[in-house]
Amino acid sequence: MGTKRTPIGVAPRCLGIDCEGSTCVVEQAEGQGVVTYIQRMNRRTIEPCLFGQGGTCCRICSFGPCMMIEEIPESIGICGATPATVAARNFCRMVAGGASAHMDHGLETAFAFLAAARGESEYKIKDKKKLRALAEVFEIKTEGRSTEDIAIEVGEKALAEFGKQEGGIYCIRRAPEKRQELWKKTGVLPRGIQREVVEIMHRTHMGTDQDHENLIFQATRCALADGWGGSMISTELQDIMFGTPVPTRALVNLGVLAEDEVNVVVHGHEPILSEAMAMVAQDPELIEAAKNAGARGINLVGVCCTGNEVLMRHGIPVAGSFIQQEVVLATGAVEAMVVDIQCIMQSLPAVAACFHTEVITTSDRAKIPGAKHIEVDHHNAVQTARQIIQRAIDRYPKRREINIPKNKMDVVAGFSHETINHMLGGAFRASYRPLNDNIINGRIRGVGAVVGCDSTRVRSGYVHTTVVKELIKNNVLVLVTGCAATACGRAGLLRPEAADLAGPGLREVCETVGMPPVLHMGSCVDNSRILIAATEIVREGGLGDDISEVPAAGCAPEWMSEKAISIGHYFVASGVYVVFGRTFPTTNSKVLTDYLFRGIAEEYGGKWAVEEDPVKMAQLMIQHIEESREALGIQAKKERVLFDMEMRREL
Ligand code: MSK
Repeated sequence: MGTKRTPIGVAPRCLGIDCEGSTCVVEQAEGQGVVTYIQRMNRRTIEPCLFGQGGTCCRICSFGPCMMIEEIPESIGICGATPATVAARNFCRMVAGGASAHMDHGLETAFAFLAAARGESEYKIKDKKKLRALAEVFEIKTEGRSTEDIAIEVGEKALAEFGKQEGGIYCIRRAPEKRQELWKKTGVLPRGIQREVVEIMHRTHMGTDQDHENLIFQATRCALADGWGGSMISTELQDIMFGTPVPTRALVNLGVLAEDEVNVVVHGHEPILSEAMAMVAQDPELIEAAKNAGARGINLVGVCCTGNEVLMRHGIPVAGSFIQQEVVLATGAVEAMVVDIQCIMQSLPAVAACFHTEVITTSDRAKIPGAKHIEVDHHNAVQTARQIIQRAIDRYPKRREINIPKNKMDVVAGFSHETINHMLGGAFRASYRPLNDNIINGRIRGVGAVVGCDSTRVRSGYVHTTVVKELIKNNVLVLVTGCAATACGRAGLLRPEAADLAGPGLREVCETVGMPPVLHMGSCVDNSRILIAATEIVREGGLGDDISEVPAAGCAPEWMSEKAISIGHYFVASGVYVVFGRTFPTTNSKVLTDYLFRGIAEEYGGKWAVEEDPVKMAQLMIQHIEESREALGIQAKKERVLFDMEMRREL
């Protein structure tokens, strides 16, 4: 201690904002004393622990921490735990952490939904059709009943899913039948949503489950309870309450901050307060108050996945992704950043303190020292939103020098799985048939999901966009969510014009329908939409009887959070090939990694892989897609045909 160490590693300085034509916001902020993750990374003097990074550091009892090297036989824990057991326990706990985040989000949404259904809040049931569809999943009778009546029962049943101890969860029945049979046979059908997390924490306690495959079995059950349970309930109830997204034009990147308006940023994941903020930001009384404070109006923008939620439903612009949250404040142009849960950096109040900005926490589950706490509850969201916007207005006259980069990019967002139905099938022939037909005839080779966080270790968004460009160039239709979607938005890949970068088959389909080759499906909790889209493809027919047979693959090129591990694992358990970028948390145990990268495919059809190079990552996905086509017998290349009007209409 006390010895001066040399800093290690250098963080990429560019955050993908493309400040061209403006002063670099990172450099200017540095001059103002702002410390962002870039400086923190560059000042870090201790190497990241390689044992921890590869999964073989055990700190679940006081004998250790025990750090192990699998190649050395005597390198095991004091209790005798092997590197494979320790890595499996750590992996399980990451799944439990990530799944809990989505489950708690879903639980909170269910409470808010029930309050809306009972008429106890300002929110109403917006999507009645979707309400009835979900009621059917929950085996609730709808005939002759009022919307409110059905909604109350849906809310109660959704809530009960979380505490259930046996009997299974309803939404899992939405999966293809063959998949459900397989889960039944392997015993991984979740019994309730939260029970599976408790069991992981017990099994990974010192001296309990010592078999790495048996531990992964429980991780699988827990991850399924996330994807087909907690996450799916969040998405479905939010859609019913706030509206199911439809394609919407909007803008993305720091340039969406306004020079002469009160800028209010919503950041986090739960749209319960941000929905109210979207309503209130248009209130004439508040706009008048903003004008009296010297501003032209109120500019509501988003960051991270709360940003994606309001973008998908209202076309509200997104200022930045996870990695850009500090830089959004460093523009000096934000009056209030309102945060809820997940992916919120603790450094925000310190950055805000360099300016006139106030950081406001709103969830009792996520407070930050130095931030103002104004709690939102399901019954008072509008009132709280009003109070917060008024505080932001009061701060506007204190604004000093600002530096907003000019860049902003057009995007089309709002592709729910229902929208894909209509987009390709038209209003009268809504179905996945045209998509399936285009995959079968080879114009579209398959579907690639590019999801997840952005990373401090690469030029922000570079890896995402490189993977995506390689996929569309090879005629793979891409679905994006979370911060990957924001990165694609900044790079112009969410516009119909991006079809110019696609291969001829995909370009033809996109140009005919007028859609982008990269479809923004929402926040990270909305990866459940991709599960349903995959199920719809199976149900439509011609591409196998199970998700594992569909020519599709997924990746999280810049992943960082435990949620990404849970999401990746529920896709693997649902039969999908999933590639993660740069690092994987079990690589110090070859035994466990071999099982996750190969052995597990024999049970579920899906498996994990890791690849740092974005082009190679895309090629791995394309190779898997081509192998799936081969297995389906649809590999034969079709002759290129010139389309007449009749054929275009049919397409
Ligand atoms: S916000 S979990 S950094 S996607 Fe959903 Fe982005 Fe990853 Fe957070």
